[in-house]
Order: sequence, then structure tokens, then C-alpha cells
Amino acid sequence: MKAELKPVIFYGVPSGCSLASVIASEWLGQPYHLVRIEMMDKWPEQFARVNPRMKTPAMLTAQGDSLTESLAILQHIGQRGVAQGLGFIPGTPNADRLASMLSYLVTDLFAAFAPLWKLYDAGINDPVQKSVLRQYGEDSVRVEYAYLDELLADREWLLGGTKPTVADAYLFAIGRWAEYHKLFALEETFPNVARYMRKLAQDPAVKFALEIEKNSDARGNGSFQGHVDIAQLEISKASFTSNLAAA
Ligand SMILES: N[C@@H](CCC(=O)N[C@@H](CS)C(=O)NCC(=O)O)C(=O)O
Repeated sequence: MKAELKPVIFYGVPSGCSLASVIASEWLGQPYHLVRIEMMDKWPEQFARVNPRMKTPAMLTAQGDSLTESLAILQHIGQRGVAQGLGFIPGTPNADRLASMLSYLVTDLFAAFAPLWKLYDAGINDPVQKSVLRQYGEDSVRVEYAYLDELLADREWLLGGTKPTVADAYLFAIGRWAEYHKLFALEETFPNVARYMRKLAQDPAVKFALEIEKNSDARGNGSFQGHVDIAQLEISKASFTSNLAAA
């Protein structure tokens, strides 16, 4: 069974950063499966073999290896999607630019939202703690959105090319959190980010990934091969707990 596996992406709802891995898989246009994780419910035990940290996204590659962390998964998809412009040949300046942008997004931008998720997930009741977390989160997000708004002023896509890369999938997945947490009026405050988000929201792969999150039976462009039951998957050790593979 292992050898026959198509890549499998484990995505989390509600509103997970894993949306990016689904969008990128759809843009790649090669067969893949999905496993849905309801993050507010009890997580399936088997998932610990894919990611012992119990976080989404995670992936089983076509070789059956588990791969965790958005950055690694998106780079993996990007390298398979050089022809589509999703990523670049390793060692080239554009590959460096993409790595740099992805690193910024998964560290600085993602981290800016951390206090807001803490507030959301931990059910904090103390009004002082609540207001400190809220203010700190909002201030941090504003700093990053100001940077992104300037960057996007004269470019259609994040890296300035003519096609979206995996970094655009990730920015859409995270960028929607400002609205989720009702932080500010995006259109008035950061018009370039707003325009960018509006444009991506019209993209068929993005629409598909959002429908999937809603648990609809969306079909996508034909590369999605359906959901699979995690219990049916043969899962070896997660990549970061394994030894280096022989070259
Ligand atoms: N460093 C990881 C973080 C992944 C992460 O925190 N995922 C969130 C969803 S966006 C999650 O799974 N949260 C569930 C939890 O922490 O219980 C990455 O970039 O992939």
C-alpha cells in the first residue's frame, strides 16, 4: 500500500495554516489525497506518527515519508512545481528569495498572530490578560501588514513575478486571520493587502481549498483524489524524528 500512495496532505480546521498546502497542491495539479483533522476535537492517535507535535499541516510524500512544517511542505511542493512557477530550481537566486519570504511568513507573520490564537484557544477570562494579549497581537499584526502592504504596492504576487508561488498560498492562508480575529478594516488600513487577498479569493484553487475546509464535496481541478481515513495509512516515523536518509 505504501508504494501506491499518492501524496497525502493533513489539513486542520477551523482556519488552519494548512490551507496553504491544499492551495499549493491544487496549483501543482498532480494527484493528492487529503486527511481532515478537526483541531477542536480529539485528534486521531495515529496522527502522532505523522507529527508527534500534533500540528497541521503534515504530509506523507509520494515515497511514504512523513513531512511536517508548512515551510518544508511548501518547499517540497514548490520544487515539484518549478514548471508551474510555484517554486524555483534549488541554488538559484529566485529559490533563495522564495526561501527568505517563506521563512519571514512562517516566523514573523505567523508569530504576530500567536497572542490572538492564545486568547482564542485558551479560553482566558481575566480581563487584563485578555486586553494585553489582544493589544499585543493586534500591534504585532499591524507591523507585519504595514510591511506587506508596502511590498504589495507595486506587485501582483509576493515575489514580484507574473505567477503565484507557494508563498502566495501561505500568505492567503495566514492573511485571512486578520478578518477572523476582527482586527481592523483591511480595505481602509492596508489597501494593497486587501486587493491581493480579494484577487486570491477568486482563484479556483483557493475557492476549492476554502470549500474543503467547510466540508463540502468540492472536486477541484481533478488532482484531488479524495479524503482518506488515517487508520488506513501506513505511516513510518515523522521526518524530524528520523535519522538522515542515505543520499
Ligand atoms: N511550525 C508549524 C506550526 C503549525 C501550527 O501551529 N499549526 C496549527 C494550525 S495553524 C495547529 O496545528 N494547531 C493545533 C494545536 O496547536 O493544537 C508550521 O509552520 O507548520
